[in-house]
Amino acid sequence: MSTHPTLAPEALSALEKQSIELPSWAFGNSGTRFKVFATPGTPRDPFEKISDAAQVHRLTGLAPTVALHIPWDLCDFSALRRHAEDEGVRLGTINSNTFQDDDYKFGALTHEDAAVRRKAIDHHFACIDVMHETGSRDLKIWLAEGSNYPGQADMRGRQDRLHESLQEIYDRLGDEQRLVLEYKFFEPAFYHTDVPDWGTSYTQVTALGERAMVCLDTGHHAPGTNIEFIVMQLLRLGRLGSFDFNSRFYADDDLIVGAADPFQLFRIIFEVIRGGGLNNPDVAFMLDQCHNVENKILGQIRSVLNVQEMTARALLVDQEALRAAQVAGDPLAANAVFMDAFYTDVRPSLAEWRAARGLPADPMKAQIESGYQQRIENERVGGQQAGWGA
Ligand SMILES: [Mn+2]
Repeated sequence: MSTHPTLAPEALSALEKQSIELPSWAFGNSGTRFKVFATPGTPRDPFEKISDAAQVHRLTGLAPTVALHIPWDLCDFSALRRHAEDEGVRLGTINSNTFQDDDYKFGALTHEDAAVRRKAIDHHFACIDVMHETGSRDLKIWLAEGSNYPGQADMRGRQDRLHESLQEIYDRLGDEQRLVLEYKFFEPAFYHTDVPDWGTSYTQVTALGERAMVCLDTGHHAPGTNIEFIVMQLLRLGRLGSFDFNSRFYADDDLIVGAADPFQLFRIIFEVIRGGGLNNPDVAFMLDQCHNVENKILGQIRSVLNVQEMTARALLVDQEALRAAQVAGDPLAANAVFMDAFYTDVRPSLAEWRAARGLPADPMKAQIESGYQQRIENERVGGQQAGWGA
């Protein structure tokens, strides 16, 4: 008899359906504004990034899709799509980039100059063309726009221009495609940001149409923010389009999801379950992370396992007992039900369950023993390693 906590059949069925999209940029070199470290075996092109992402999926069964970033992943997209299918994964969300051109110093979609706005809108049109080739559903927009000094910018005028620009982009989408607008409270602008919070993103997307949604990046909030409240509210409003999972200690650290605060990840996923967002195709689970000092493939495996483990724990919450304690006005009993689930170690149960499905019980160990890393380090010599802006 197993002494491990029992995951109910419904919980196992939910876990089996779970999918988490990997970001192509997690496999390329990245760093801070101080230094980008090169590492052996790093992909030299989008094809090698897809191969590494497929390795994560083979070992975990959790990551069947890969998000791309334009222009970092520019290539022959029909060939890339075939390569992904050959490797057993699919191409996912397309991320636009309006933060690396000199023209965008004072904004892109919000810029005072109509010619700069035109350039930024046309870039999104090009991203939509890519989506038709890759079969992607979601266009994800994160804007680096804002100002550094009080008085520098007409904040209200920028909101109006943002709406006009987004409407043009939205109107260009195919019937099955969505626009997902990400918010971030600061950085690279330090005084004001044009899409700083979920409320602004919600206001902008609801003005566009039904296929415009909010993206919640877990690293894009001020310290102490109750992120699970935002999750609850966006699900309640039917506008939570996707998560960018990662974790933060200080700013937008892009560290491994669940690393800084596993309890926060548990609380977020509890609200996802409560709000009907788990395994709901309308709510995409994605990672937005960079692995600057750790092995990138292992970093991605650890990340999807962290999400799976906290999902399993959140599925263990005794919802009836919790509801009874809430109705009875018993805070300590309600909190105890919640904490019992959080403190349950599901790792042995998940390992057994993985093995029963033909997956490695320990995907981290399986990757280390697979020889995959040695192979790519031997094969990927010459050429330019992929990284930010490459
Ligand atoms: Mn993000």
